[in-house]
Amino acid sequence: MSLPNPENASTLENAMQLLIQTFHKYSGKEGDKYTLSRAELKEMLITELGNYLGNAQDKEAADKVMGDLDSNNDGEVDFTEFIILVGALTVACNDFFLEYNDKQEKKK
Ligand SMILES: [Ca+2]
Ligand SMILES: [Ca+2]
Repeated sequence: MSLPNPENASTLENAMQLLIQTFHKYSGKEGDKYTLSRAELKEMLITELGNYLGNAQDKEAADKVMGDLDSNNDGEVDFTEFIILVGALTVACNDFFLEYNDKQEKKK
């Protein structure tokens, strides 16, 4: 497997690379370079997902997300755990999108 040249990468390939880059942008700040500590996770949630997780600012919300995501209970969020969050949020967004489309259709 080789990473495609960004200039001819497809939209989905670009999206995947952005997910990887975004994760590493936060995971490299402290401690283990390849996992998100609680502080790194919180910063990522606020900066990158503020619009979706409106209340991520409060500490309990970040703790709850950490608890939900950290499936191997090592106190850190690794890339696999991160991608599960993004996947679940994307599914939720798609549901919203479908519902919105349905409503638009009915208006016609
Ligand atoms: Ca880290
Ligand atoms: Ca973990």
